[in-house]
Amino acid sequence: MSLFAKKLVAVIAAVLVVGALITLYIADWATSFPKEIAASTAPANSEGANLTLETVASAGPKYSPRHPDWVSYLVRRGGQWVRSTDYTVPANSVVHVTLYQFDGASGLRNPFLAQVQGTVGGTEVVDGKAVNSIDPEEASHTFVVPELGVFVPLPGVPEEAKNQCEFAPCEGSAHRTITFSFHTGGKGRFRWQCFVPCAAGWFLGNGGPMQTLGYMDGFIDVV
Ligand SMILES: [Cu+2]
Repeated sequence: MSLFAKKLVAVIAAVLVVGALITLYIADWATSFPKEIAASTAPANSEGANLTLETVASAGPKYSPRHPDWVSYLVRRGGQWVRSTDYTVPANSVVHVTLYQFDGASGLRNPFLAQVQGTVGGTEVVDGKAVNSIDPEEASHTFVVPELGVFVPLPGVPEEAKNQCEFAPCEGSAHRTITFSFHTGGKGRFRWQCFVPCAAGWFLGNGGPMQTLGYMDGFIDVV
């Protein structure tokens, strides 16, 4: 084979490999979205909708066969925990969120995000106590909807706590309970995300589950 032919073969092979990788990226990652979960309707005597969430240090093989060790949010639907980060809530109403925090602290790089903002009363209730901020070092995750101005920092389970959860579902393990409410306005699709660099084992804690829909970020569909 001439040198030219060898070079030609190498270039064609490289183009094919890059093309295959782009195809894989589009087919497997860029077009995969978590399924949508509707918030349950609250009892008739209270206004708004309920959203029950939990955070877990590892999604586990049942909820994430491909990435069992990824940190994740789960949502309660019909009495079951489901791994989805796409939530549907009603427009012009109050969403009551109950969040069970099963993960430990990673700490916030930006302490500003340790303040509660945009919730009803400007507070969150942590284990029964209303607070308007937490210690930034204690943050395990945040629930933030930037476009709605909602910032809720979530303190982690203390390191020394007994009965820590290994992977989801974490029922019965050590946890913090956080509740808060926020108002929705008009219809729209709003991104929400965690701002704690909680992706263990990734560069600066920001890869993998922090940048893949369905783990530490998703959408709130206000309908
Ligand atoms: Cu997180």
